[in-house]
Amino acid sequence: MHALVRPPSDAIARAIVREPVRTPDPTQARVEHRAYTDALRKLGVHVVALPEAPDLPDACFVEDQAVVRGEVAVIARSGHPARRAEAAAIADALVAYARVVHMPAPATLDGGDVLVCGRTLHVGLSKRTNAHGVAFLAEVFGPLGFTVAPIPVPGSELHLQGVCSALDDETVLLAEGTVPADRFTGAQRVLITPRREAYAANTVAVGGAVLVAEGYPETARVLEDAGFAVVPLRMDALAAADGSLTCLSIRW
Ligand code: CIR
Repeated sequence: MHALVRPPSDAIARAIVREPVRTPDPTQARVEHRAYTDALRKLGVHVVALPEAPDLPDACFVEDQAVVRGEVAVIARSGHPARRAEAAAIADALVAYARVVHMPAPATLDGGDVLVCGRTLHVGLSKRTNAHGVAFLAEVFGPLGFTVAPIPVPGSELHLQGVCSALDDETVLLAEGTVPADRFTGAQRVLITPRREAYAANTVAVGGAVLVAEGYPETARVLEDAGFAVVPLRMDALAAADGSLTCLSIRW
């Protein structure tokens, strides 16, 4: 597995947030990001790291900028106009690994809305991702053998993967009472974690190991009971910037 990452800069203190509760601390954000990339490397992932982007507050949340599957990289047209400047460096990095295709207006999409489970791309229709964005993914990835399944995202959530993530090619982890489990048509099974631990439903799985936000014991138990090895990671400053684990990398 490859993972493209971009460490946070001091600018993360000015990240876009839904409800400003506390200012994301750049020093702590760097510590958390380093632990994340260390964990990926330890699991055998080939990590490709871009330099910090000191003028782009949300640049470490690279997942939103591209969807990579089957030798093709779709560069997203970010659902938040202030984030569109992040895409150029991502496209430049991905040309070494994939055929790069740019999503045209009026489509918008954030990669955080794309949950890949096997050959199915479950794509959230959200404040950031519109129907044109979903249609563009279907146009590009359909001929490559992928199915695109749109899923409405609850208004309270930024992205689909704010409440769920893929654990392997057939399993999804989902926070109860958010998205109906039967919307995950590409999954054979859906593991449920309690709503109060919804933040921890966003995980990054590598083989049988799963990176999970630290401090969510019921989610850890659900994963362990299903046979996964839990790797807890502190998400404090990055969470204050509305970030979660999947959004810190583009994986393929
Ligand atoms: C934003 O609002 O766009 C960023 N502050 C957070 C993006 C998080 N992305 C993700 O979960 N995929």
